[in-house]
Amino acid sequence: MLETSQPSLRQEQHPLIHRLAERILNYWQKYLELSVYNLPEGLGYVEGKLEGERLRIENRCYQTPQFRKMHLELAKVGNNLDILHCVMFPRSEYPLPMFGCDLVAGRGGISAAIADLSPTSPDKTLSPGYIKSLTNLPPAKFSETRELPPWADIFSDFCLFVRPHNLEEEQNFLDLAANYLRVHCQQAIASTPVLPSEQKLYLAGQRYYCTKQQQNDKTRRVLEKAFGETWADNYMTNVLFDVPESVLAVSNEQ
Ligand code: BLA
Repeated sequence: MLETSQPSLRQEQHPLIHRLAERILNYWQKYLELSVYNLPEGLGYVEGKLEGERLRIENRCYQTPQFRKMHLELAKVGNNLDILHCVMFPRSEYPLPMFGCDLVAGRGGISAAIADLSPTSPDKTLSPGYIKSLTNLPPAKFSETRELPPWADIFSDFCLFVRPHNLEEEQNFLDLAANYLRVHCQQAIASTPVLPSEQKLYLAGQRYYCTKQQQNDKTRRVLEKAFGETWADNYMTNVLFDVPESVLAVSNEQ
């Protein structure tokens, strides 16, 4: 039995972050066959303080037959900023998009809530199965949708990027993000492997996704302030957005 319910940082975080983290772990356990994924030494739980406030990071990582790495990260900067970050990296055998989610809560509430299933295929589109399931989800209303920054050409037409203004909008985001995750798990377990020649193309799609995410200066600045430039760069390239170099180097043995 995998331990997914131990007490953690999420109990100290913004309620929406806490609830979404619980939902993600719950769906992972419900739909997928989880086993542990070993993060680089010393990076499961990290604390930093350079200038300004204490940053605490707690990582959960799993793998499954379809996913090389499923990463849920919770972070807390002093008492001001709570962050949930989640990415699911498919194994290159499976022609699957990337599930990505980021929730950022400051003193004034949630400032950024983003969830997407981002294509990794050469033509950068989602498969008909995904499009059908996502189109059929109940629509949700948000009073403020946010504009994506220039690096963010990796996201799909279904990308949700909002600032929720009340509990109802927070609930709508939670429901929609959870539905994206449910659709993804269901599609993933029904998917079949592609040939090695095609795997290379999907891996290139993942690499492109990661190079773009690494350009998010807002994430980088938070990490740099607490841990310094070198640590932040290593963390962004090797923990948050790492990609195996080749189709062969994709297993994470214990
Ligand atoms: C925005 N990400 C942000 C912001 C902060 C972080 C502080 C600004 C919030 C705002 O504009 O209101 C910080 N996010 C972090 C940190 C971590 C993190 C420190 O994950 C990790 C330790 N980011 C992701 C993923 C997605 C993502 C998986 O990690 C999307 C699937 C998106 N975050 C994302 C986007 C923005 C953002 C698009 C807005 C960037 C902008 O407006 O320039």
